[in-house]
Amino acid sequence: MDPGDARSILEDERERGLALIAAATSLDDLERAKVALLGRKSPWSQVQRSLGRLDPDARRELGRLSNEVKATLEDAFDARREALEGSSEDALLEGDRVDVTLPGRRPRPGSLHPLTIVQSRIVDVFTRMGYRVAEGPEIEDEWHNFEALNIPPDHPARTMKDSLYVDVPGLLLRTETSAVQIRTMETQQPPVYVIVPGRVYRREAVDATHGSMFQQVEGLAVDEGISFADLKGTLEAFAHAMFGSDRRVRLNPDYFPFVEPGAQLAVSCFVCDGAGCRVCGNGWIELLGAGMVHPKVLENCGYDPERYTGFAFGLGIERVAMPLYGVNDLRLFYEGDVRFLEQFEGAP
Ligand code: FA5
Repeated sequence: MDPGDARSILEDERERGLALIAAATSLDDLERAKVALLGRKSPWSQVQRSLGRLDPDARRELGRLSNEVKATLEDAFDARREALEGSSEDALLEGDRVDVTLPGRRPRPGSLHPLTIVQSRIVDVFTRMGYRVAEGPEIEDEWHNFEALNIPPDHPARTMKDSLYVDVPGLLLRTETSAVQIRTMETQQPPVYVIVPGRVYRREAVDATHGSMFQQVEGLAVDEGISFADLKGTLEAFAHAMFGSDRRVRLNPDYFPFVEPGAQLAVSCFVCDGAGCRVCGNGWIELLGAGMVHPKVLENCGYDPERYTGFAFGLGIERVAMPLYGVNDLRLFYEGDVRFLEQFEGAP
């Protein structure tokens, strides 16, 4: 290489290099500039490699110039790297800055399902009267669900049309929480005071007031000297605790194979107060079935019906929740629509 050419390459490179370094806006840019300026394939390296072939004077002079250019560029690199490192740290800090004066983001709380709220209110009323909570299986055998409850094999409730059987012979999805009356009496001696919340299943045509799965609360009290007056007083106290003391309650005769006599409890309508309207029809809303435990049922569980008497009742939680919250279709409880469910946040 001609010494004149080498000199001008080195001077050009110094100028080009300083401009490149100054223009680098990131540490990556800067690294690329360094390779282009001082890397193995750079013009500066080519000059460097050609020095050995020059005569000693030219070699000395160009060698000095080449070192000067390298030192200048390296100083510029170092200065630029420091500047870039500082500013990327600043950018990082800026990005992570927390404005402690901003209002916080409120997490959206879940709330209890309306049927859970009603169930625990019902259970509370009875546990305050001294009842204990009992539970039983949802897949039940025919003895507990039917026979022991005085529902013989030829009873219409036992046909495949009304009950949901499972693949194992003799087992079905329980049709009423009354099955737990039997399980309780089989394992415990009187006095018995239990309240039994749980799901039940029936082969029903589903509509605004009927589900094929719904929830009941069963109550059972067996002791010496229990009378129908105790049943009436207990149910009245319950209705007033749930719906307020203005509601009137009424018992009508009804039939259930496992009670004698049997009754049905209705409360005066929330909308028309007993006058009769579109919601209730005749002024009364039917809430539950009840009655005095049939002596045969007591016997089936090994209790002496001469010594002990008792009452039982069973209500539908959906049917209690509907008038309480003004819900006109029971299916809304099971659709899981947040717009429906969020209305019960903080509900009593
Ligand atoms: C019974 O289930 C009896 N075991 C109640 C009972 C217990 C009587 C103890 C005597 C002694 P019934 O089938 O009427 O009875 O149902 C009781 C309550 O469950 C009804 O009053 C109603 O509130 C509710 N209910 C009944 N069928 C449905 C249904 N398909 N969907 C929603 N709720 C229902």
